[in-house]
Amino acid sequence: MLFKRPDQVKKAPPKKDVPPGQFLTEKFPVLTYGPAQKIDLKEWRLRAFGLVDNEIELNWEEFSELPWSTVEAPFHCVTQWSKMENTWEGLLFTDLAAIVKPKDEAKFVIAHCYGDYTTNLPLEVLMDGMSLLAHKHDGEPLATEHGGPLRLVVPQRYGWKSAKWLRGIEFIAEDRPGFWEVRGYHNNGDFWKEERFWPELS
Ligand SMILES: Nc1nc2c(c(=O)[nH]1)N[C@H]1C(S)=C(S)[C@@H](COP(=O)(O)O)O[C@H]1N2
Ligand SMILES: [Mo]
Repeated sequence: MLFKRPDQVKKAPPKKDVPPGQFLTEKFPVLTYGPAQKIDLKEWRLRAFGLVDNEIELNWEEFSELPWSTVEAPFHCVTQWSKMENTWEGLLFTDLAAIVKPKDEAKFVIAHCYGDYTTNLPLEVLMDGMSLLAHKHDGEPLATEHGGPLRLVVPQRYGWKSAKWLRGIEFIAEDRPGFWEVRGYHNNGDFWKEERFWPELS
């Protein structure tokens, strides 16, 4: 049985406020650098590797057997649109960590995507209980242009950290900037602090 019923619903902290410099949209704009990635579910694999006790590589059926949670959270793009209501469903990062068991030295994570996009995050942020590997948005399987079949969703950071077409999660000791983080976007990307671009560019 693929994708059993959700186990739990998590809500982002009830901060109704819109972060500084953001404008509301009801739509869900698509923001991708380069082409969207179409991945055949039969070919799809997800690897979790690096500084973990238990490296894994899952096919879609195996991924579908993992516990499934629901997270409600706003989404904020650095280009200034915010979509306040989103329901995401998928595997909580904390549930992935329980399987792979990051080593003590693992402090950062690189999300690797089909199409070679990457982004970096502190492990601590991904362990916030809201970050997840999402396969559904607002009750529907994630559309290809929004990162389907599987994307990362990190509710506490600007949207570029929510990597679409996820194919790998790498656990590392030293931080390593990702695709946008080497091209002028802030390394941390906290929208409450308006961490949009490199400090020297702001
Ligand atoms: N693989 C990949 N993931 C990506 C991007 C991208 O270009 N490639 N763009 C990022 C940016 S800048 C944002 S704002 C969100 C947008 O997600 P959406 O297109 O579903 O709205 O995806 C992020 N994840
Ligand atoms: Mo973005």
